[in-house]
Amino acid sequence: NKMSAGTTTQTKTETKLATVKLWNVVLLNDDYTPMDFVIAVLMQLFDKSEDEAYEITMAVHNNGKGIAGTFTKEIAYQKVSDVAMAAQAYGHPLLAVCEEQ
Ligand code: TYC
Repeated sequence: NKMSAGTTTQTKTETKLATVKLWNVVLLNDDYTPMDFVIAVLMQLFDKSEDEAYEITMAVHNNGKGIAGTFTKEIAYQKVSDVAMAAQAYGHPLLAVCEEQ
């Protein structure tokens, strides 16, 4: 803006968009949790089809870990807690963790 005495000021309006980071919920393999329990968890807590759940379960079993789902931070940590509650309720050592994508 043109001001008096030859000075100018500029007003910059920035419209900042939120940058939403995504977090993977990662299932970890163990030697004791039954395959069918992992498949049920993936279907019920992560909205996977039975075929998808089976594929992820076998991937975790064979590779040591695998992605159950991808969420915003708050939802991802809630899912980790949901898995821990279900595992505890049924006496299985199944563990999920969060990792930033
Ligand atoms: N390794 C387990 C078994 O042989 C199956 C399993 C799969 C456990 C995935 C945990 O996240 C897991 N019964």
